[in-house]
Amino acid sequence: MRIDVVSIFPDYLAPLGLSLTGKARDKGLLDVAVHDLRQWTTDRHHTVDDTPYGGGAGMVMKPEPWGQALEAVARGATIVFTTPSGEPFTQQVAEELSGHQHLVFACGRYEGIDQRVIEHAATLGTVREISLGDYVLNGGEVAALAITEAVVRLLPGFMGNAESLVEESHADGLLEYPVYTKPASWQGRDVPDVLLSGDHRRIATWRREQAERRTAERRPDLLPTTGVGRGLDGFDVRPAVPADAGELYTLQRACWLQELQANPGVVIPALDESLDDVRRGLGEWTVRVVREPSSGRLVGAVRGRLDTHVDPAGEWDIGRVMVAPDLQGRGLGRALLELVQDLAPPDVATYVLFTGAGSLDNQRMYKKAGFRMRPDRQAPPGAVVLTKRAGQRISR
Ligand code: JD8
Repeated sequence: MRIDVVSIFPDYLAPLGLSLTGKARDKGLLDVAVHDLRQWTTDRHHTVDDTPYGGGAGMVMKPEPWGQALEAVARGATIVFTTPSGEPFTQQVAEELSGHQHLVFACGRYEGIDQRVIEHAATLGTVREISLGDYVLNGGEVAALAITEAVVRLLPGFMGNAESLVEESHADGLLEYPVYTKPASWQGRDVPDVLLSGDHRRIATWRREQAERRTAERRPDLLPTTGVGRGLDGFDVRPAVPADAGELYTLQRACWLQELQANPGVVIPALDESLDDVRRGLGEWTVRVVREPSSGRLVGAVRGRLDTHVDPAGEWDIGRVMVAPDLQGRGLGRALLELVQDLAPPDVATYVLFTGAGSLDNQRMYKKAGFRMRPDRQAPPGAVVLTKRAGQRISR
């Protein structure tokens, strides 16, 4: 790949000679040239700016030097104008640009570049106007540096182990999971046990859960919400976040009151849980919440987690299948059951759940979904256990 950068502050791009892009240049993966725009001025003051037509504060960059510069270095290239009014720069855009042979960054200053330069550039090559983010910088150089780093590290043969690119933030649309290294205990803070377990499946599940939770808390916009299909279309489905705990606690009590009525005298853990228990559960399970887009009301939830106690090969424990009483009977419970099965690690062998011995409606729904009663399995008092072999398809 070849990268040309045109700027009135070429020293600003010195970092391109360092670390990452420096290595890529040494590896012959990348050619970089930085050009001072003023070399394409014709007056002895090397003027690159003038007052804006229509008045207003600041100065605008003159078209002539830019026209000369781009004609000299950008014919046939992808010409990137970094500008606050450009398309948002994302990992997807980085992946796109990493496939181009020749990128030219036009870094503006002052109030921006005369608009006719962008139009003229489109006669020389492919023009992209890209913004680094919704904040105002004083020029386009920082954006050119950031975009170059994000693109160059994707060049085939650049990253020692391409595998690590797959794992990255945004690579799967999620934020990074928390990372740790030695010592295992620092300032009284311990590394999560699961990471010391050597059980790579539990570690993978934990990391996925952490990435989803972080994304739900910090960047819910990155999460697919609706259209998870199968009976949940039109509903907003997201990983649960601590802020959901109150509504979850309330829905749980409403739903398990019904279970108590169906199982008189049975101790129902869900009814004994406190709000803090519910909040803590969000950290220990993979939890999805369902909201009505119109009202935003939390109307359903379900959770799952990997359990290696009974079968070391791992079973996916399913629980807290909840549907607001006024919305029951519409297949939402069945859809939540399908959803939570799909959240299980791909190689898990068995799905497990339990319900009240007197909860005949639930049992019917679970059996229709392919679960089988397991009188041979240890069940909580007054409850029954049902299991289903993972990957077992069920006709609807
Ligand atoms: C190019 C001139 C400064 C911008 C008046 C401040 C990108 N994400 C981003 N924020 N800001 C820029 C950016 C700012 C630039 C130029 C990029 C050229 N300025 C101007 C308009 C308001 N001054 C950017 N990418």
